[in-house]
Amino acid sequence: MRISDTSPTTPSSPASPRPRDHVDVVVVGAGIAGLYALHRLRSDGWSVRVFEAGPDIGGVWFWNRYPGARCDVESVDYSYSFDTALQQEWDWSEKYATQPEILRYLHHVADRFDLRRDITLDTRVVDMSFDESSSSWTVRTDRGEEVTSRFCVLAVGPLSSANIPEIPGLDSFSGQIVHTSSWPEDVDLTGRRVGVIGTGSSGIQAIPHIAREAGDLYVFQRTANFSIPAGNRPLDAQTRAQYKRSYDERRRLSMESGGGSPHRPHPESALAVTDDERRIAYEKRWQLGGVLFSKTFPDQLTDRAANDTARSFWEQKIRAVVDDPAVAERLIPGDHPIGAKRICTDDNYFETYNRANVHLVDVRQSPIDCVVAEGIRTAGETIGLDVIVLATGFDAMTGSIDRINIVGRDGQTLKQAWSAGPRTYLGLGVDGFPNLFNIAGPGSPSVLANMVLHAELHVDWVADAIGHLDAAGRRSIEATTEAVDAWVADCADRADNTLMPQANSWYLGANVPGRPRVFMPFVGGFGVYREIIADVAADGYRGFALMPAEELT
Ligand code: NA7
Repeated sequence: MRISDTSPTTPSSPASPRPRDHVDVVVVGAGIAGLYALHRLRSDGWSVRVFEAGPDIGGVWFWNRYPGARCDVESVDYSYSFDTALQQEWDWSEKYATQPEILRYLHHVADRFDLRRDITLDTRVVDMSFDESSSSWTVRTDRGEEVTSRFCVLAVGPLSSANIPEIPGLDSFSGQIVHTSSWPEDVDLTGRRVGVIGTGSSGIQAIPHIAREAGDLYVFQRTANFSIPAGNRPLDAQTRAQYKRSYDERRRLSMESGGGSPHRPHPESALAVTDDERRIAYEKRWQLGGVLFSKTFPDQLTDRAANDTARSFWEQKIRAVVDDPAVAERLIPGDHPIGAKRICTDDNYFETYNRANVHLVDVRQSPIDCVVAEGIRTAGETIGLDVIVLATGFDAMTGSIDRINIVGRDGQTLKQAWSAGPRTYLGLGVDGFPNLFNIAGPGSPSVLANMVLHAELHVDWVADAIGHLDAAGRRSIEATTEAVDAWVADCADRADNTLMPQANSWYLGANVPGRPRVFMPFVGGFGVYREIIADVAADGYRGFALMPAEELT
């Protein structure tokens, strides 16, 4: 039975100003996925409470305010598809939206669908435990609140727990230290000596902006990275109208695609076409801009020789724009195939190294020894700094889940269950943890797909599953151990058949000391994954045990 049936008032109703302490569903996180989960589940008639650790909604798009922060997926695609009117009324101003514009959009969505009344801000969920006798979760927050619910949805984001590097002496720095994912409002870089550690997507987006403001900028690069110019541009009224007219087709293509984008790769192998055809195809993708360069040809991420054709095209482009050939060499990755780490999307990143105030420090040649009060000490020298920017990324995919003490059946914690690496069925369920759903976590395409469409796909699947349980008189749903084992093995096989595990990436947890090395996302493609989970649902939730209500005490 729905809790909303027995307890009809909402937290914002004048008769009951106190938030409920018993709901059908608790959602953790009010980012893109959490907001849609609230909307969909509430529309289905369930009572829902959302807890958000931040002071406002938006998730990563609330926190990642570093200079130059943008999405690397085109704005028209990186937007909700669930409501046609919303899609038609919202105008994106640029091809790639900035962080402030995406946050404005999410505020618009929250207001339009009246979401805020069920969201509790500034409140971190710290503990969740499952009670078998009542088949419900007890959720505790850092503010001492305790809420019970039949279902829990983790919408905590795969890239939301900052990776702070263990560099000796970090605390002794006398200047300011900031992490890109929690950029404070009061950072003034004008004319100052700035050190940026990290050259992933965040560093590569921020560096050109910081270089324009700073006196001197020192970039501490551990691993050179592949990046493609965004080719960003304002969207005029005509282009926006054309996008809006084509939304149905755009969404259809995206849902069927490998990565949740409407752009299709070349139909043939990179090795089957002539040199000219290959060059034209790469040039077209280069002009399209950004991360989709890794999907120019279908075998680019499975065949090393095919991958090398992309790499050599890319290298020529970079050598052509970096003035100093020695600097260019250091900026060209030599240790991993192109696309095995997420390709970055930049705006004049490589050209920035032509500026006199920008200095590249290769920390493989001159390792960072420690941070001292006046700056960063490398093997060769002490570099004096006023500000250190940590663009060091995230404890990806499992970091934010790990922060919550999740206790399932028989007192088992999720941390114990995942001690050798995350284990899920379809990314959505874990054996031993009934009625707990994970959005865009390990075992799903997650970060390899368009995260907005991915959130909608997962939330819709979860909402349908909850509706199915209710209609079928079942109280709980739990992935079986056999299904989890088979899915983990399938995900590993699929990853091993690609070049992806050849890079020390955060996909593998390789960026965080002590993390088990397991390739976490499902690499089989967004469209394929969508068919698999739809088929599982159509087959009576194959691989899940659905517990009849009467078996509960
Ligand atoms: P990333 O892609 O994980 O990049 C982090 C960068 O920080 C990367 O260059 C790391 O080098 C570097 N790093 C991390 N720790 C250290 C230490 N201890 N010393 C030196 N350098 C270090 O995070 P981003 O925030 O840029 O992007 C994450 C995703 O967000 C991105 O893919 C988009 O999907 C959005 P490494 O490569 O590990 O040698």
